[in-house]
Amino acid sequence: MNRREFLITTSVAALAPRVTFASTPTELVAQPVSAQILPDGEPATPMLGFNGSTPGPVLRTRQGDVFDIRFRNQIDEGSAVHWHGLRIDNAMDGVPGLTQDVVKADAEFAYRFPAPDAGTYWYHSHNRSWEQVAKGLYGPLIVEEATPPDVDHDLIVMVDDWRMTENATLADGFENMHDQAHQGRLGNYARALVEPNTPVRRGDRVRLRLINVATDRIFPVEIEGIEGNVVALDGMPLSALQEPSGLILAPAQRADIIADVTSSDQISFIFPTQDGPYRLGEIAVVGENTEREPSEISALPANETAPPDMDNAVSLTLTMEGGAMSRRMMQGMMGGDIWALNGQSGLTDTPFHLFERGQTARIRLVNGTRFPHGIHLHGHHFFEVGAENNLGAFRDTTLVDSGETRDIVCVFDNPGKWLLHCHMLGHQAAGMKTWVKVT
Ligand SMILES: [Cu+2]
Repeated sequence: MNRREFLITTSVAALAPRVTFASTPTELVAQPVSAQILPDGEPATPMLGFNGSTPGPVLRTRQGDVFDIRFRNQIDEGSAVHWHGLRIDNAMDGVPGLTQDVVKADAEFAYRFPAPDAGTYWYHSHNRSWEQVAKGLYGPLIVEEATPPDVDHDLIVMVDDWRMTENATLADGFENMHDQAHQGRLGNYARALVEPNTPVRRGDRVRLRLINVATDRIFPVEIEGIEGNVVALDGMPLSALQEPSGLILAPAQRADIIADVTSSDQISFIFPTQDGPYRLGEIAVVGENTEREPSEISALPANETAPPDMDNAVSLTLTMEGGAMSRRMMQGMMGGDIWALNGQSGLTDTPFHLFERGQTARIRLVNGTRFPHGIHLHGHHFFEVGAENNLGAFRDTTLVDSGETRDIVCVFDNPGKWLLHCHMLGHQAAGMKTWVKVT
């Protein structure tokens, strides 16, 4: 990682012994903001944000409750908001050109939908997202369980990277072809943004909701100072809890961890790189919780999902093509798209597949390129098929390495037009997207 050396510190506020949440706003206003991305003492960075900040405000609701939020666009180009991972009405999905018209500068759009699944989600711009998300148009969206797990702190940890100039401005060149043909736009400065950033006590039980909000960077994350389990991926509870070590988050992926604080000093978020560990951030540990009785960490209650019908599943293949050192690169040099899915770039007139509502599909994702891709399906979650042909984690974004093939199984039970694309947003910008239709 080409990085500037910064000392990354978190500020320590007053001790907050119990979970408290700011109320969710009824309006999201996209606007230019100034953000202290670099450490205190360095200049603030001109960016885009919601309601005056990047990340935007934490949106929280209870499972089943209706989200009712007015989006007002006060940036100088069109935008729209996508509610990543939520299985909602197609008209609310926030994809200009597919599910709605772009929300022009100074215009508004009313988003209203029930939140069906408890878990950790996020919202972000879905118009020119490779630039608008890179500039900061995103925030966390939390849907609480009817009975939330017993924790002392519920903390959101967004990992991101930024490509900073020496003047603490974001480097431009958001559509740089070299970036798009390789791993996308990678930053030279990375951080874990913790919300709320309050100290915890040794012995506290914490819920950490990790969200990779970077446009293109895959973050392996090692967490020091806790002992616990991964309890959910991409919002959806795991039936078999996993060890947090070796956790890898592709862009847009999430992981919920419930753990006990074992350090008396700090919880550290580490990004292991070829050059050694890069410290993304810390949560301070102050004092000790002596009252909490030791107890097992148990699985979260499952969200309601349709069981796949494997006997009648349609089999499909989606082959990723293009990028640097591929034949398609020539097209890129001539102004065409660098990436393709099944030989097609961008949104075609006909969908990748037309599903009957409720149909189960097994889709083979074949990565014949030299780069990893994080494939995201809108409006649905899908099972990752494991090595023993078992149905694994239930996700909305799956990371497929270079040369790798991964099968996913999805019940297409949400009617509408849904985007299916690489969530390395530089790849999406250069053609790596298609869509499906469910009738
Ligand atoms: Cu990709």
